[in-house]
Amino acid sequence: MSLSAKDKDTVKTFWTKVAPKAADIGADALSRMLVVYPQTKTYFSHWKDLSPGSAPVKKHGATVMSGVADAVSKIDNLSAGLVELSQLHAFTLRVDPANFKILSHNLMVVLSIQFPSEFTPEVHISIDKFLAAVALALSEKYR
Ligand code: HNI
Repeated sequence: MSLSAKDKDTVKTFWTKVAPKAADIGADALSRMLVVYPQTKTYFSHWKDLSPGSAPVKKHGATVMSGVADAVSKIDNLSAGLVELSQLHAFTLRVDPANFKILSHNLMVVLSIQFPSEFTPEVHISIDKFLAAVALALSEKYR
């Protein structure tokens, strides 16, 4: 399931609308993930406060979204582009790759709330494919 030229175009165009609100969107997506899928909290047990909108959740929401923005810029070669981030998640952080899908889902829920008219079914498909490709690239160093 590779990204077509049209998918890439759709993702890049949509991301220009997301970029100015990226930090807030990331914080909302992370907040939601930690509440709805509490098993994901194990990776962040070193934080003082994992509640929605807390300082570390906000900070890390912005960090994750800068990673996604970086992936948008490397959309033509995600596995090479995300090799270091993949190594970090696989060997240092030891994040189960199943969680990438969970975060992607939460991110799409937040995008649909924040961009009710722009997040059309067509955009939804391309973003879903893109986030799946990012998750695959991040999972590459696990084997
Ligand atoms: Ni993730 C750190 C990007 C999914 C757990 N993560 C980062 C950093 C980036 C990043 C960027 C900071 C790297 C650095 O310090 O050099 N993470 C991404 C992206 C995705 C993702 C782009 C998927 C789209 N990460 C996940 C998921 C989990 C996760 C699904 C666990 C549920 N990430 C972490 C943890 C850290 C982390 C844990 C370290 C955070 C800290 O504060 O210690």
